[in-house]
Amino acid sequence: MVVLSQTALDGHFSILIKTCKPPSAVLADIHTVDLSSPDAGALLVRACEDHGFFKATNHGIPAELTSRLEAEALGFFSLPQPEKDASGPANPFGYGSKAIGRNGDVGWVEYLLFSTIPEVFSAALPSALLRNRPIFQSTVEDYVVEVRNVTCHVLDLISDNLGIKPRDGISSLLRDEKSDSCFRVNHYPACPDSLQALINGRNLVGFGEHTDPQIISVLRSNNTSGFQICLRDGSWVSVPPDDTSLFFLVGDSFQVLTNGRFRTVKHRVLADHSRSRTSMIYFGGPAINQKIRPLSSLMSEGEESLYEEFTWYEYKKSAYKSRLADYRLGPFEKA
Ligand code: GA4
Repeated sequence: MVVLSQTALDGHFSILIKTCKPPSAVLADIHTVDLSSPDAGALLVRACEDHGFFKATNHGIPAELTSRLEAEALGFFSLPQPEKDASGPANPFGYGSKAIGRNGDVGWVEYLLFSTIPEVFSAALPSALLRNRPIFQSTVEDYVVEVRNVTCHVLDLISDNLGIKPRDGISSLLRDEKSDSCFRVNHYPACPDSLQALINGRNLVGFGEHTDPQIISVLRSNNTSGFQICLRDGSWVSVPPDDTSLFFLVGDSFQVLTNGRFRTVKHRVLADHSRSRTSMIYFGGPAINQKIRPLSSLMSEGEESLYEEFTWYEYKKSAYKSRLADYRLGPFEKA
């Protein structure tokens, strides 16, 4: 890994930029599930077991809503830096630039992080953002309603296929009015030529490798590449972008709910040297006091939980103390 000080390139920021080797492969056999097809449930389960990742088509979110949200987000990200900074620093909600989390992670990215809990949404959003961009706020709310609905539909299809009882056992965690879900809009500016030249043959990391702590994450991006997932054998593969589809990622909590049957997927984003990337991600999580343990209807007779029981509060607290690339389930695994 090469670490460069960016101070010389940009007087506004003094940060360390991480690079990594480009991956060699593109994910050829990406699981693609047409959500309107009768065999969607079986395909979803297989994808969650294989890679912890799949692409969903025919998801039903109006393209017009997604475009409107993307345009609003880009409008925000194109504001002068001091205006954006007035909506930050992200703690964890609000505007952040390059710094990710609280423990020293950095990336070639700027972002907005929102809570989906209505009271937190308004209270945690910096007044600068709310005052000046009310349409942005309502568009985020509209999009979150849509993406939550699709996600719950996907979770119900998975439950049907696995025989989980009740069938809305998992989706109800996301529908709970106290569900501690969040929503993120990431903007990865094109990496300037001068920086690219310095990096020379390696890639600038937009968002470093990590797994998501929640149950399930749903990503939509523009058509700029850079998103990669890590396969079971540890190799990294690029996921071809598709702005009409949604990409679903199994999170740490889903791995626990299924007692390891589904796999949380490690992923990262590399910056593109010529095109900027915009993505929006819904992170579906449970309420803060929810106990996370394997679903009893999924356990075979005599099967033991691989994890100590914990609440989402405990997991989140531990996650927010970790670095991005840490293996966060480790401390909760039974010896
Ligand atoms: C990864 C998934 C979500 O983006 C996020 C991230 C959070 C943050 O950006 O503040 C974390 C990261 C994420 C996992 C470990 C901790 C917390 C940064 C970090 C180093 C909002 C989340 O819930 O966990």
